[in-house]
Amino acid sequence: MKAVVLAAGKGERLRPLTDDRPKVILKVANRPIIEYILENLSPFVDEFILIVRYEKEMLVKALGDEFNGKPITYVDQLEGDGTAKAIESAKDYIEGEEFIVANGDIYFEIDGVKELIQSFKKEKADAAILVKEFDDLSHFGKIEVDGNLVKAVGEKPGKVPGYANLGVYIFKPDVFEFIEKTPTSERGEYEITDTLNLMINAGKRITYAVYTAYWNDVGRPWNLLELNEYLLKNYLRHEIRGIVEEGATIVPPVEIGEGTVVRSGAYIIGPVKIGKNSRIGPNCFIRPYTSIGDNCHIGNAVEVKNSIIMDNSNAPHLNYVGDSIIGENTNLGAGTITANLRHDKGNIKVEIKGKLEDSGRRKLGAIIGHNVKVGIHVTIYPGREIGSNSFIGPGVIVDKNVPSNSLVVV
Ligand code: TTP
Repeated sequence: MKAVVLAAGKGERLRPLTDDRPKVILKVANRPIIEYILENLSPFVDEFILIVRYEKEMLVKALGDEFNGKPITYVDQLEGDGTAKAIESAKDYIEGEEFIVANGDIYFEIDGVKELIQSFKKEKADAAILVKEFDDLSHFGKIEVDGNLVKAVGEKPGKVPGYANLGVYIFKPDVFEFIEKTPTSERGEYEITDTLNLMINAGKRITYAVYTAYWNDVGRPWNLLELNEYLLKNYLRHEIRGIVEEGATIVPPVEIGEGTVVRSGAYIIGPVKIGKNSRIGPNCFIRPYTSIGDNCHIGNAVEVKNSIIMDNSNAPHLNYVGDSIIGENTNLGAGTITANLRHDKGNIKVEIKGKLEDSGRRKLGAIIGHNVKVGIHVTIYPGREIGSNSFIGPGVIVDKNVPSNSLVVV
């Protein structure tokens, strides 16, 4: 069986982290998100077909031409937007058998794939959808069922309980006939949910599997922090491959990559994951649920907690980085502080595509893109974003989002 993984989206809700790259290669727990999906699909498939478009060269470079010994074929998305258009792009690569489809930006455990395949086979269905029960479907399309079959694939119904569509499917090649007949939706996209309704109306048997384990739809910046926490809490193994100087304290589980040096006075409380060739300390405090990439520098008198710091980035002197995401090749000046809590203890709101959204989190720090230079003594308000390739001068107070390629001075 082949797996078609949809990875052509622009990931606009994840700006500035997706300013220059597809979201599926953003690293969480130091690994591109898409690799977790490929890992969990790989026991069941013999080939991956990745549908690509936005900044596709970076994806090809990050993954190469195979994963776990299974070949990866990159296929350009056909003209037009939407998940149905993305799936249609795989048409010439599917030969007469069922295939799995997964959004490239979600996290699910291997059980989800097993359960979906079992339901599809048991029901001798024409297609299958993975669903999960939630109390609040405000962010999800609702799947309405009747016995073992799906009755309708609905819109987001608001704050009501029900089965959510998780973005993992099994189809047979006849889905392509229905995709051809799928009209564009109100937002101008060809949506696979509309295709599924056409199939149901034509009498096709669509079944479903109810998934109960952890799932994350990595659409917004704080989802990266949630997933990072989950992965470190559940999968991190204590393993020190670098050098830890005498006088450093490591509370397991902590993973430290080859070539990384942890200097005296560093105090690291796991779960924490640190990549290769990074410099940690002396005298810093790294608290749980932090991932630090390769070639990073966390220096003297720096505290980091519950954060993602991507490759080649530095918090070198007197910094506090809390509940934050820092992209690649970014440098914080001495004394730069991220604020991660409002005085009124209210949820932190983040501007996503021009609209303020409630992150649901009481603690959320900065979201900083790639190739950013932050000067000394900069204060960054909770939930603020700094776009990639920006320069923030000394002493600036970042109380609103900074677009990419900006120069901000006092
Ligand atoms: P979305 O998360 O709906 O879209 P997106 O990735 O572009 O993100 P944003 O809304 O923040 O801009 O997409 C769901 C999945 O489908 C995701 O894995 C990307 C993929 N996709 C495509 O492959 N092609 C497309 O044209 C679209 C819209 C999505």
